[in-house]
Amino acid sequence: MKHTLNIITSTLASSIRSWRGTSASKTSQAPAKTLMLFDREGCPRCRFVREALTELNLDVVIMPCPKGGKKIGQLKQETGYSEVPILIDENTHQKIQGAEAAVNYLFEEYRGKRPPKQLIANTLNQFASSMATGIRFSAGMLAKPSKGAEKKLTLYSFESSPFSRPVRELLCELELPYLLVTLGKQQKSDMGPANFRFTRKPYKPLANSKRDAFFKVHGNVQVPYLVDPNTQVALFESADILQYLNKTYAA
Ligand SMILES: N[C@@H](CCC(=O)N[C@@H](CS)C(=O)NCC(=O)O)C(=O)O
Repeated sequence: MKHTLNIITSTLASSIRSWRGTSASKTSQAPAKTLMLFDREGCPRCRFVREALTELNLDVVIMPCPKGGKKIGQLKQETGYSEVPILIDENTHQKIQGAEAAVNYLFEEYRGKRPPKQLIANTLNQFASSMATGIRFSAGMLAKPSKGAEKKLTLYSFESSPFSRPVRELLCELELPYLLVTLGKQQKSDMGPANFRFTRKPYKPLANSKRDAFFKVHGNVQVPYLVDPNTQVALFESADILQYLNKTYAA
C-alpha cells in the first residue's frame, strides 16, 4: 500500500509539472566529459535543471546535497557556493549557479537555442514545482543516516517517471552520488509502460540511441534500473530498488 501511494503521489507530482522531463531530443551526441549537478531531488528549482537534462537527452553525475547532510560541505569546498542547483561542465570549464542560469546554459550550449518557457524558473513554474514537492511530502529534501558508497551507482531514469522519482529521492536522502542516464521518450512508440506500449507493433527504439543500446542488452526498455558496482547488483522494479537501497545503505 505504501508503495502504491508513493506511485500515485509521484504521478500527481509529474502531472502538476505537465509531464515536463518526459520527451527527449533525438540527438544523441554526448559531451566528451559527463556533466555534474549538485542537486537536491525535492528542491523545486533543481527540478527544472533535471527536466532540461532529460529533454536535451543529456546524462549527468548527480551529487546529492540534502539538507542536514555532509555533502553540503563538499559543495562549498568544490564550488564556493552553498545553494543548489550548481551545474559543472568540464567541457567548457563552466560552473553555473541557479536553475534559470543552468537551464539557459544547457539549451544554448547544447542546442543553440533558448529553453521553452515552461522550464524557466519564474513564479508560476516555481509554484507548480513546489506543489510537486509538496505532494511528495517533501521527500528528497532531508539527509538520512547513511553508510555511504565507495563507487558511484548508475540509475536509468527520466525526470517525470513516477516509478523513478522515489528512487531518486532515496538516493538523495542517503547522499549516494550516481550517474543519471536519462532515457526520455524520443518517439510515439516509446510512450506507455514497458509491457503495455501505446502501439500494436513490436517495440523498437530509435536506432543508435541510448534506448536502443539498453534494449539490445535487456530486450526491453524499463526505468528505473539501478546498477551498483559496489555490490555487483543490478535491479529493475522501483519497490525492489527502494528496499535494496535501504537495506544496503541506510545506517
Ligand atoms: N513495475 C515497474 C514499472 C516501471 C515502469 O512502468 N516504468 C515506466 C516509466 S515510469 C517505463 O519504463 N516505461 C517504458 C519506457 O519508458 O520506455 C516499477 O515499479 O519499476
